[in-house]
Amino acid sequence: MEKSFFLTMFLLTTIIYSQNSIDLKLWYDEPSGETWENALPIGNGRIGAMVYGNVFNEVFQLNEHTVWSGSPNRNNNPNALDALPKVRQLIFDGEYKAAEQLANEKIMSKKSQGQMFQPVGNLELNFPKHENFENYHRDLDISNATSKTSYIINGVTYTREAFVSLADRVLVIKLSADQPGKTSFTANFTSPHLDPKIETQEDAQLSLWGKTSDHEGVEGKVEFNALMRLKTVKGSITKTDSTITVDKADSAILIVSIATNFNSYNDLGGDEMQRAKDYLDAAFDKDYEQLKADHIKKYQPLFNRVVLDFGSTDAVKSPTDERLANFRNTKDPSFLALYFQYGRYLLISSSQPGGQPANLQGIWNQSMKPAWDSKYTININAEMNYWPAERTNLSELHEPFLTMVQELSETGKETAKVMYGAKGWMAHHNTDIWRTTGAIDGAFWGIWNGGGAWTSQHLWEHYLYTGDTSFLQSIYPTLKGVAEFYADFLVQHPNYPYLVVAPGNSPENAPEKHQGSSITAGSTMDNQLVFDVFNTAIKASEILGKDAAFANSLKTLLGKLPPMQVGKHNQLQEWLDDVDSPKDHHRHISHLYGLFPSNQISPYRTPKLFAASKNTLLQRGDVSTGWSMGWKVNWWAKMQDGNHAYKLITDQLTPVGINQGGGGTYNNLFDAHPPFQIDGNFGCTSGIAEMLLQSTDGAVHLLPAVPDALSKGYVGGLKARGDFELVSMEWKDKNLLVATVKSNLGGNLRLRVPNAIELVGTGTLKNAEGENPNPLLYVPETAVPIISKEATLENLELENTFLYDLETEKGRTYTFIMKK
Ligand code: FUC
Repeated sequence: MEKSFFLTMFLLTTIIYSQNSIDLKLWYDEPSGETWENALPIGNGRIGAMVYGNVFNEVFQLNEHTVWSGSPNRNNNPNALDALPKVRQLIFDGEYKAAEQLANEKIMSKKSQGQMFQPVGNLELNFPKHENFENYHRDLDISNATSKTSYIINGVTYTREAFVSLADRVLVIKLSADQPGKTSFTANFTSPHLDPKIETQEDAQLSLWGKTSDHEGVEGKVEFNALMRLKTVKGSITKTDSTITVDKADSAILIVSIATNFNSYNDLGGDEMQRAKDYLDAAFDKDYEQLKADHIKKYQPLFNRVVLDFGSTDAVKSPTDERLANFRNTKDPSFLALYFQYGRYLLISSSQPGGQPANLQGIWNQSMKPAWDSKYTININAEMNYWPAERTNLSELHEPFLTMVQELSETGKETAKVMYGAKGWMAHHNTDIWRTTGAIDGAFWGIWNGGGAWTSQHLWEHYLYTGDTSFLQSIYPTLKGVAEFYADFLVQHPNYPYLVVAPGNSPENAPEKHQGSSITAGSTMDNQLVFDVFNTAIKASEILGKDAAFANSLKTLLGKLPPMQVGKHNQLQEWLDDVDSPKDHHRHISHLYGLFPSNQISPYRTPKLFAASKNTLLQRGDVSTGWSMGWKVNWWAKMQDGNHAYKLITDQLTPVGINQGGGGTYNNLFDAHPPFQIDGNFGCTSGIAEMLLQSTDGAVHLLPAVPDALSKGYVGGLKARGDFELVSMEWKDKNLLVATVKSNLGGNLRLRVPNAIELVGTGTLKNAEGENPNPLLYVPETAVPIISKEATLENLELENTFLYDLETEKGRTYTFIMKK
């Protein structure tokens, strides 16, 4: 009786929560003006547009996912192979500066240092006599991925709507007024490219054609074509060579398509003009309401999978820029839910199956020479973009990244062979649309060779979340290939009983005691990466029942990797020798890769390493670049310290320029390195999910890191490894009130929760015992750590948890309630 009452109450609150979706808008009472970071991003993974919402001089800044400088090229340095033994010897002799110098001469690429993601241009709309307006409003509604601008002039309300259709591959703009004959404007294209061809064509059509830049000796060969065709209700249309003017129409619809000649990283044989025309023709005959309905029909099934409600306050009545300015001093929990959902919106809008992965700026860039070329830095940034994909129930949007990994395994094969004489494949710390895998940017940064190791683990993660064995089968050669590389590349350290990665580094950081050089042997992160690479290849071979001999050889190698170590400052050691400085505030804390996103450090299995990781986090400090703070939110969630995670979120959700030490957020809620990098948005979205649900350590851990500020709330739709879906969960005073979990694959569901619970309905919920038999929720073994004699680790105080097992049936849903 009591249980069914509880359940009814729960279902009622669920309905209220899921209808409480009003706060899914970014809105402003001022136009963007000249500031790109005020404009609002829309996109469909192929076309990106920044909508300025300027009244008399509207701008849609346009991008297309394959518009990159250069053309197919490779940047391997074949001199590396001869120099390798000498570079290694110098490192082993402690001659780090000399090793770095030799690596600069012989290993680093003398060719392209990676190509640039470039803009297409702008669509500009000029509205005569629209200077004096009132009641201005613009917004981005992330519940339907549509932007809107409205204002009043002389009693006439003007409205603009825009979206980049997920269904039709075009940007759609509607201009209207609430009185007939009031829609008048002139449209034109501009482009920052060299010699763009801009012209009006038959019908009411504008065309912009261009070719991307030559860069670092690689000829720019991506040809792109943007077409804009419009139709009106009433009014007149006139043209010049390069402009189209609409006069006194009731309304106008503008359709923009953009295409390039890009087929794949090694083929530019497409016909951009035919493609642009085909996409445009297909969309043009549909009426506006149909286009919009089709777009929303594709968008909402993705977006609506997750509902998050932390409750709301009056702060929601303020424009988004004011909420951002006030967030760290006000109670505005729904702003955080909005920010979380915005991360999911950005992933849906910048990463679609068949397209390019979200780059350093997603798909939004106005600069011909963007910071870091807006390319893929794979020593953290590009991976971080995809942390929300599985856990926030957007698994299929992982595909562009996973495909990139497959492509890197093709191009990186040559790099492994030519540069290191090794089997398999590898990548250094950066890549681009041409999937280059050479070492770039100087040895200090670019000597790192873990790009293949890290990116390949996303393939394995996708498998753990979906249990899809045919996928595992298809990517097994890639997992095997990266393991083969390290099996060949590892070398005996002369002073330690270990096999090590050499040369390598702990990304972009250097201990003072190594002459300021980053180049090293056996950095902790490199060891952790190789550990994951070998372990996942072994597990995959066991699941697929193949390659037993190879797997056995990897097992032998695993035993020879350096274990993690705790150093004299009670820190997790970053390098093989204990040379960390507790005053080091470097943004990269790469050795905590083992804590997150990997799963090698745990409070339950390796408490000393866990305690050391906490000290490392404390020593490194909080405020840093945007992505670094995004990573820290995830780490503090793993520390089960919700308040510290929340503190990092408030540092991140601070307007740019206020934090001492970097980071912050722009008015359009883009994350700031600064400048804008989208990784911080995605990192923080992932971190918020990790505060509510984690699925490492062999269990689905609910509410692992709830901060005081979010002590009650509701979430539905997060995913756990093992393909368990948290259909809904409600908590109060940080305790679990009720949770419903769907088991998509069946198997043992091990639950870790903050309070005692009971199962509603049939099934037997038992106290957990022994190893979790569910292979997708496995616990990796970690070598016994070495603890420095000088370390004095405090015991960790963690909240008590309850651990249960439930044998689930495939497809069934289970509800748990707080035990009375
Ligand atoms: C790495 C970071 C920088 C920046 C760049 C794109 O090099 O160290 O902070 O995020 O990537």
